[in-house]
Amino acid sequence: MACATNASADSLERLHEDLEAANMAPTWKYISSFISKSPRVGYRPWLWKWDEVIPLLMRSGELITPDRGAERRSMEHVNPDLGFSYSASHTIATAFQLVRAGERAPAHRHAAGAIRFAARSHGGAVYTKVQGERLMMEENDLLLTPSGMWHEHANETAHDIVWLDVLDFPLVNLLQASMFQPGEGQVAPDRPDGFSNERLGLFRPPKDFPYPEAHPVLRYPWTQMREALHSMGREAEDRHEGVLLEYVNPLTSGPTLPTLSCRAQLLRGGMRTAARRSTSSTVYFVIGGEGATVIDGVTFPWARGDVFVVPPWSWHEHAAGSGEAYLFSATDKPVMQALGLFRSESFEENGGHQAVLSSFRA
Ligand code: 1HN
Repeated sequence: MACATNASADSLERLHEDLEAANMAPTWKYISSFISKSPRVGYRPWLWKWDEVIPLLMRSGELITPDRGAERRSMEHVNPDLGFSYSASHTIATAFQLVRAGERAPAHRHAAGAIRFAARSHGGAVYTKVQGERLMMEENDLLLTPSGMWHEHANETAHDIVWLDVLDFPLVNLLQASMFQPGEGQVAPDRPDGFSNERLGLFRPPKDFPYPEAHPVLRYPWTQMREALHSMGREAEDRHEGVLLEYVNPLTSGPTLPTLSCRAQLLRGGMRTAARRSTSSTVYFVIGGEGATVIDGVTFPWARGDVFVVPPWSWHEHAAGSGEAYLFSATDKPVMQALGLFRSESFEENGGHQAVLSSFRA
């Protein structure tokens, strides 16, 4: 311990003991515990292969029914360093959920905000009902269930469906703000299909006008996102991200949810991005294609359906295989920005690359 004080070592030691007994802590002794030079990140990057985890989800098909009590037949991606929060990142949890042909999952609502990404859908009458409106799940569609909104799921088709859930519950729990209410007849009255998507379209009320809902759009069709990614052209290709678009709240032009920004990105065949790091954490889901992401010098090869997490302050760069690759991601960047804590840095050495990536197989 190096501290400049006038007291003798003996009396200082006694002072420390007396402070501890009084439930006080001397800043001079603990300052490096309170404030570190750069983010102290307590968990690793990790990757979950679709082929390894989906068979486990399927095994639950006969063993669990999404009725009141079980609520949902879903399985969380648990980072080995975050077992206590059952989540992939310290702020974001992801899960795969199975709803079998003909099943329903009961209505409930919670303080945690969530999104669904329809990883495998055959279309038809598979939907999440949010505040009484059926939001159909075509493959790779994004649906929102923002904080406090009633939601239930139904699969009226002959095919089982698997989707990706993304929730902010680790952050909500860190803030000790969790609430949960099961539905018992008090769920929102029915609304016609397409209600939320058709109300605003190209138009929005001026910022100082009242609008009844914080989230006017609840469904983002993949057909439109895919088309938008392709319409962007080479000039919109970013050296760190390829072509990346955020799913915005059209009322505010702000992020998808206050706690989560959802994005989709296109990496053209052979694209190798330059590395960077930021104070936000991000969980990725591979929509399609093959490639790899180098995170803090370790190569994580990925293919369709895989999930991986980039912790805060971790260098990361993406590489697409020979064909196009599409990534979906959810990041806590809006939280860090709202708190004035967002920072990012580019990796400038070695042409922006952390490692030689000769070849990889997903
Ligand atoms: C939840 O409400 C859903 O509504 C899915 O489908 C996964 C994981 C943890 C807590 C609540 C859903 C969840 C969840």
